[in-house]
Amino acid sequence: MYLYSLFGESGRAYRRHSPVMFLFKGALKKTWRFLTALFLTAFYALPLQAAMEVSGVSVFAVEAHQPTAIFMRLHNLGEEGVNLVMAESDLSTRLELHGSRQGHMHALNAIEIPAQASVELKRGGLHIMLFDVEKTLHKGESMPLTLYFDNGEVIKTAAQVIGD
Ligand SMILES: [Cu+2]
Repeated sequence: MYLYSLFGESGRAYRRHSPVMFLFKGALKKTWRFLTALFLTAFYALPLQAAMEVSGVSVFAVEAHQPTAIFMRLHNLGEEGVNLVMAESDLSTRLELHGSRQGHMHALNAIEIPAQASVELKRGGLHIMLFDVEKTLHKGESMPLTLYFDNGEVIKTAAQVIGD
């Protein structure tokens, strides 16, 4: 359709019979593929609009293989709500997002941070539960922690080990 408008009626005949035109079409196809690849690469390489700020990341000191809890403040600078969906640490294979209700903890699929608001993960409230930590965490040490958000943001941080 595009070629018709470009070359008119003579273009049509040309396209049917000419090996030159055949090559040209091949080149067009290649160029199109190249542009598509370029566009996709640029799209994925674009720095993500960072919305999340994390501060005051701390974890209670704990003996190896005992559970403990991680706390922090999450601030969403963005125009849309963002969910914390997962946490990972090299020191534990099992981390869970937890809420607390009337002194009882329960697992959550996500912790929502509304647009332009802060959410506090704190003792007796929301927290990240860390099970079966592979080595004793002493006060003053730090523990690597990676946070995953549903807007695609991944934040690598470190939790400061605090005493009870
Ligand atoms: Cu818990």
